[in-house]
Amino acid sequence: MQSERVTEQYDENEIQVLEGLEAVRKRPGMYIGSTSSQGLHHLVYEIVDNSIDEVMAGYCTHVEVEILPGDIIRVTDNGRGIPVGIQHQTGLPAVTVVFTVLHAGGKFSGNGYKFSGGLHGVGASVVNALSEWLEVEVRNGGHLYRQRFEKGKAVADLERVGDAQETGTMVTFKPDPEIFEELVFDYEILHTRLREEAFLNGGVRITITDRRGEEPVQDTMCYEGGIVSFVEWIHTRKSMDVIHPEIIYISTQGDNNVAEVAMQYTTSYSEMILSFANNVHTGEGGTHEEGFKAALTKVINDYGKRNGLLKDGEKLSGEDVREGLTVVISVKLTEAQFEGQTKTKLGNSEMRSMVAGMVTEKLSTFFEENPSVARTIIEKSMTASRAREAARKARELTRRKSALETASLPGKLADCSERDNVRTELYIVEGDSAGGSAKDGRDRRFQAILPLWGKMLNVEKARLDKVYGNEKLLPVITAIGCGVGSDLDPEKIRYNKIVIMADADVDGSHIRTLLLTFFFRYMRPLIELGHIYIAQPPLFKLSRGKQVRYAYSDPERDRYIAELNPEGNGKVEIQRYKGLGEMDPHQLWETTLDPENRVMLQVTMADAVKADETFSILMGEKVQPRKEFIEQNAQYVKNLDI
Ligand code: TTJ
Repeated sequence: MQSERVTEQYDENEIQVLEGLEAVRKRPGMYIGSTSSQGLHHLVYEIVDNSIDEVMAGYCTHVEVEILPGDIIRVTDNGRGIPVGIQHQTGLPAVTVVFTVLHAGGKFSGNGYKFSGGLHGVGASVVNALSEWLEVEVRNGGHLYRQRFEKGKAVADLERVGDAQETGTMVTFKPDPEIFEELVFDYEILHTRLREEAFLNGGVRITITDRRGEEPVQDTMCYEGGIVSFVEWIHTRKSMDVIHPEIIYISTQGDNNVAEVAMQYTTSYSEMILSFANNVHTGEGGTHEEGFKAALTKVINDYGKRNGLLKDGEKLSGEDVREGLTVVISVKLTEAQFEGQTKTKLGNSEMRSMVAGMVTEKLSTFFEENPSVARTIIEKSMTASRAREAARKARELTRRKSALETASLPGKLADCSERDNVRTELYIVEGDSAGGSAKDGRDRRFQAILPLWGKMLNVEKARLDKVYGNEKLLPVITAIGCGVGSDLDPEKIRYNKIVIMADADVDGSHIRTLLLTFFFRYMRPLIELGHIYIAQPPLFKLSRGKQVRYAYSDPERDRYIAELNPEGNGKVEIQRYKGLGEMDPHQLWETTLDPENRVMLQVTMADAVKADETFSILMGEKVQPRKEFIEQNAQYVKNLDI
């Protein structure tokens, strides 16, 4: 194969160049952050970023990253290939300059790329300087070229070594053990970052192959949907439930920048914002994130007001409108300014207005065109808002309370004797008479009883939405003993099980709804940790002679009647319990308190969400949903109880 000498001699420029790369080897941390494992992986990103630039410019569709035996990295793309022509300032081939002149690539010189990435923007020359050796192969113009470097220095000139049909660039390098403390590449770290690149550059095919083991480990990532696929992937991977079927996608393009947003709400209570500028993850946020947040809050509030979902003076906060939101924000711009502690905060102020303007205009349009999605989102935000407000009030209330009397246990509490909360149980019992039976029937070693209040009056129900300012729930908070709202510390819980015990009628259902709503809004972790239960008192007592059965439903009653009376002649006595108060202490123990026999439901978050919705309907302003609820109430009681 014929070889061709491309340059004649090293000149003065090149001497400067070598001094420049010497500086990189002296203080590598300044250029790649550190020489730890993180710095090591950074080398790969620096090289891959060059191929991604070519992807963004529209000339490259495939990038391949290989980890070869000996932890050598190879990056191959099918772009145009780094130019090999002589650059007039240096007298060197452009490809040689790329690898030997500090800041030759990326955003520092006009390299023809609009949106150049790179966290530090230091480019290929730094990788070269920190590699024991590096080889580059370029295919273009029908030829194959190759050059080798050692510790940043060209050991030979660029040579034409063969012919090539396709175009592209291949770089192979071995990080220098004199520089790096850690030399072993982590497949998963590279995999994760490359997947991110694949999402951010929709349609590009990125392959990662680990060839260090006996069998290669490989993954190919290609997402036609771009950042929409990113959001979808997050939700699938974390098995999060979404509250509207489609991911909302909006984008805009300026002369020198582009912005896009993909978002979807889930049933989760936290927000997840992933923002990027020129494919760099901006973990500290910045102007693009600020613009998005401000506009989202405004768009949702405006829509809510325009459509009568929000009352005058009612306002959703930024936190409210972001509860359960997953959003990927990606902007690309010519001269990205990275600020902040870790240089991962976007500083360009024009991106604030660009993203805010886009969200204001296009998300509003989306809401107008998709009113049911808009409604779902606003309702979720309103629930978040209520929960936050309720938690605030509850906090104030307990603070006020503890200032008055130092967290003494409520007077009505019949506590258990065991102090260790491993098997203790607190029964919150509706009504004084049932409370009395429960006190006498319980096992006082580990069962505590807190009678809540007598039968509620109708007038009181109307005021239950103010129950969080209602002294009646204070005994519940103090008995449980682990605080409330953002002061909640589940470790301090005084009982392992907290059991709501109310009648199986509409009033009982009302109290259950209220208490569940209370736990959901103020003490949510207790539900999540599985501490909340609902007692299931039986509806019937069936006896024949000395045989007794308790039935929890009509079909069960009929089954027991048949069982107790197989011949059909003797008489089975049927007692229907209208309320807990009708049971004597022994019966209550046998049917509802005795761990060996009782039936108890553990409350799940789904139950609590349902209760919260029910509560909102009951206490809301709207008459129609309340009417519907009351009509369906019998069925609701069944749903909750069975
Ligand atoms: C520059 O503008 C003219 C056409 O080629 C452009 C270019 O440099 N393309 C390019 C560079 N594609 N791929 C690279 C590249 C790939 C790797 C793996 C490493 C480096 C330093 C550059």
